Amino acid sequence: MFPTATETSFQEKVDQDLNIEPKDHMPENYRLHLIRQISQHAHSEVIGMQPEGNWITRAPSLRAKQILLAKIQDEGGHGLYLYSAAETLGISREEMIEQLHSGKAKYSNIFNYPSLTWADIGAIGWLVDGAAIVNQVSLQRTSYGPYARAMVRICKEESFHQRQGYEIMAKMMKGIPAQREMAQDAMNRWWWPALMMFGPHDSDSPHSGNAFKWKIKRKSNDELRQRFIDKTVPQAELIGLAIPDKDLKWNEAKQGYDHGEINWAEFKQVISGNGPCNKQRMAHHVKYHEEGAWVREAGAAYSKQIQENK
Ligand code: FAQ
Repeated sequence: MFPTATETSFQEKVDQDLNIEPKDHMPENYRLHLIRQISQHAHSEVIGMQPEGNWITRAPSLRAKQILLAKIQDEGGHGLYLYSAAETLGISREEMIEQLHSGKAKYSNIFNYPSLTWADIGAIGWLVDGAAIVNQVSLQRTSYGPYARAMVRICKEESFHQRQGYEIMAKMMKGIPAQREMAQDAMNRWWWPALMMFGPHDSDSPHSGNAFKWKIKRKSNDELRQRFIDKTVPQAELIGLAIPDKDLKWNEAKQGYDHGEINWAEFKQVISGNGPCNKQRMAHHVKYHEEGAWVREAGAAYSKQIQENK
């Protein structure tokens, strides 16, 4: 089959680095690909509020509590921009939430691990937001306009999140031995899941082919993972944290670090619903979604009344 004129003009726009906007023609598979990725990204932001929310009432100072509250609120906001961006592709918020609850839509592996100590809040900000930024900076140039624009704002906020996490880790590393141990323990538990956030190796990434053709992805899973490692290792060394990877070493020829193999069996378990906290995360989301039904109903009734009185 030869491509139609509209398909050709779509690909030409992509090739010329022009954004695709909601009313432009787009192939059906491009639309579905974006709905999958953007909605999963949105779900990740919202489910990602849970591990940190666990520590709001136990933050060690009022300052730390205020910062954590603001950060978690930002993550909720990111979810909202992203749900809105996905809605421009013709899917409703209700459908997306239904796909999350039924397990059809994934969310990031990382949020299925427990946050056991205050150092985990440092590790989440530093490593998880740090990994998210590396991925999202490249998505600022993704081909779909609403997604690219959402990323610009999100990246600004994530960089503040990354710094607050690093500050917590740096402070703990200057503390008593028990605090340093706590920080190292958090590092040991979050490092590998953070590397998994970038997705499978390029050779095992089924969506990458179309994602590159359509410039949804600008950098590959492995390229971004490498960038994150190269950026983070010196930060860890600076504050005295060890990277829990015996195979990690500087490779002069590639001007980057070589690293040990990721446990892909664990990754597969976690993203198929069998991680340490998957069931808890989903039960929490379902419970509060149901309890919040009256707010959505009141909002809908109010907006109907406004429309009728116009
Ligand atoms: N977790 O073919 P690929 C954040 C799935 S935001 C779970 O390589 P693709 C902020 C993938 O969906 C973090 N599943 O897929 C924050 C696919 O399954 P499917 C979220 C994963 O899309 C901080 C299958 O594996 N960021 O943290 C993961 O080309 C702190 C095959 O994979 C984004 O979502 C994973 N890590 O590349 C919030 C960024 N990786 O859909 C609160 C946008 C892969 O066929 C607190 N997304 N899978 O069932 C992306 O850039 C891409 O979607 C990738 C995956 C790179 C994640």
